[in-house]
Amino acid sequence: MSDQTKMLDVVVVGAGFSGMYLIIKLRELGMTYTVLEQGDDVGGTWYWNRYPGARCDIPTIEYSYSFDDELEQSWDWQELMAAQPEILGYANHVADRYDLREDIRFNTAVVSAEYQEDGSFWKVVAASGEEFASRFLVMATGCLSVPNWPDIPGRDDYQGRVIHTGLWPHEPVDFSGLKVGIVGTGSSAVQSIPEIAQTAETLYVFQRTPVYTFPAGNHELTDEFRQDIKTRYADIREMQRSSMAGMALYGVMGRLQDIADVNIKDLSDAERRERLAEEGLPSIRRYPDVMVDLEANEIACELYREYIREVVEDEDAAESLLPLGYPIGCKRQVIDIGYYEAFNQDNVCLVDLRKEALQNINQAGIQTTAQQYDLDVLVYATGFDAMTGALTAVDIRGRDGLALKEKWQDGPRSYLGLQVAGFPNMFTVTGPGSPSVLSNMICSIEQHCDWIADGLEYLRANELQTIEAKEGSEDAWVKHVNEVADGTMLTTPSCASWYLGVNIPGKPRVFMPYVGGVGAYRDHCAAIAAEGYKGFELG
Ligand code: FAD
Ligand code: N01
Repeated sequence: MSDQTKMLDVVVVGAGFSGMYLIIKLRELGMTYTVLEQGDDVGGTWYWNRYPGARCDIPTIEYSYSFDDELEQSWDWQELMAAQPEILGYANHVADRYDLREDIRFNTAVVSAEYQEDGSFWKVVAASGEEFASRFLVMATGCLSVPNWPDIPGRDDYQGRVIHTGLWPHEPVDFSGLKVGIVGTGSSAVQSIPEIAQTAETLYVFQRTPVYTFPAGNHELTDEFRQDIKTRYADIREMQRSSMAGMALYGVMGRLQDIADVNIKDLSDAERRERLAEEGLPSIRRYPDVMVDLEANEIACELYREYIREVVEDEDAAESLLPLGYPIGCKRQVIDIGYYEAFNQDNVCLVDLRKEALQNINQAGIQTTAQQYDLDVLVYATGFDAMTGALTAVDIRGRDGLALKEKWQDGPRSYLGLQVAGFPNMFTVTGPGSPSVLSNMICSIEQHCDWIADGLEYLRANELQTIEAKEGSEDAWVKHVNEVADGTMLTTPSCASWYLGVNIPGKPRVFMPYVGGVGAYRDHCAAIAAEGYKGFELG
């Protein structure tokens, strides 16, 4: 490290909504800092995921910052669940409004971060070799920011165009007249398939596991609604902060309402169908027992399968699209606009990999056990190395040279999803062990960044240099995280979700986010701070 390297108070890695808000907080504290971002602009998720159809799956008026009334008043959301360009536009609006870019070093990928016990600081190294030194390190690197490229034999032999939904080009991709293959049927595929199908000559959908997906119910917002919201933001934010999932669902109650007043098992078949007809497909996942009782869940699944058979005209395609063998609610909810309807188009062809396995990729396309599919474009909608991927991709070393990757080889361990024992003065935003991906992320991001900033202020006010999670408190928290997830659909043995890490070969099957709810978690974090950062070693 050169003698000239300036010692900063904080290095932040990542300039998505987390890193952007941290700038606001660090400015308030008057600290010295820099934000390092591998991309060339702000927005994180919404900067990278530009695939057609990408949009929010929760009401976007709530998927927005709450820290400044004037910011809330300055932005008009156009749709209930905004599409990617609108959300990226919002991120740019925030960056412009607060001149955030001046504090961000773009095109700077961090490759390592090592805690220097002699001097108690972090040495952070970028891919360019540039070095940074800071007392605190905040990893705002995102939970869904490392695309998963499955290791399919022959993957690199393919000669056509390859695109990952999570690394979509900035310029529009024209699929007209092209044979397109898409691998995967998770959220990204479900959103992009109806859009790509509009122009592709043929769209082959390579499906390994059929998905449960529910109609989005998206619509444009009226001026009246926007004006109403602007008078109610304060109440809405309060409701979000004390809720289970960081959402007040203002103006959409009844349609997106979380819990029904009755168990599905307590209704007759006729009553279930009546409710389904009245309230629509999303209602089947709102019965309290559906989320905790596999028998009740199977009743809902059967109603779901009937719905597919009604919508999809081709009987073979409909049968192939039926999710079987795992419950509704074990994976991240998927919502769609015209997903099943797309399979009624002549140019959309479902390739059921349960019937014809994907053998290999070759120069021309994809070979299954049944036939060769020649493709002009191959789209990977194969997801992410979620929650831990961006953290373990950086060579992070704490006390005694302990590598985070090593510490987490049997699954992530963290106190509150905010700090890892053995890694002093390092914080993770929406890390494993926090509500994170089970919540409205912006609500959780703000809570984490506020908590971190308050912690930094507390250390300064008390002339303390270091904060580090204690091993014992980390153990107790990990145990608690597991206990609350046990018995829910999220951890049921038949579930193969990225919440459990099973989408990445070799990743241990460990449930990563905290299911105890945003409100309860928030109170817990606040109580810990109020008790002088109980469970943390301050030095
Ligand atoms: P990110 O937005 O992922 O930003 C992290 C940044 O860190 C990235 O810009 C990345 O380039 C950078 N970075 C990572 N590693 C390094 C490194 N080593 N060096 C330098 N820079 C690095 N959440 C919701 O609550 N509601 C939704 O509707 C919703 N929709 C989503 C749709 C998609 C397609 C995806 C992929 C995710 C969605 N999410 C949603 C989750 C979303 O990730 C969060 O809401 C939120 O945007 C995360 O912000 P972040 O700043 O924490 O992380
Ligand atoms: O990724 P996924 P995603 N051969 O992991 C398949 C957020 N998000 O990008 O299930 C064949 O869900 C895999 O099949 P299987 C949201 O949190 C939100 O779609 O493993 N197929 C699966 O079908 C979401 O949950 C929105 O059998 C292979 C798919 O690829 C998260 O991001 C929109 C394969 C991956 O699905 C990730 O979603 C988009 C292989 N070798 C994303 N490997 C909103 O709507 C993988 N697959 C807000």
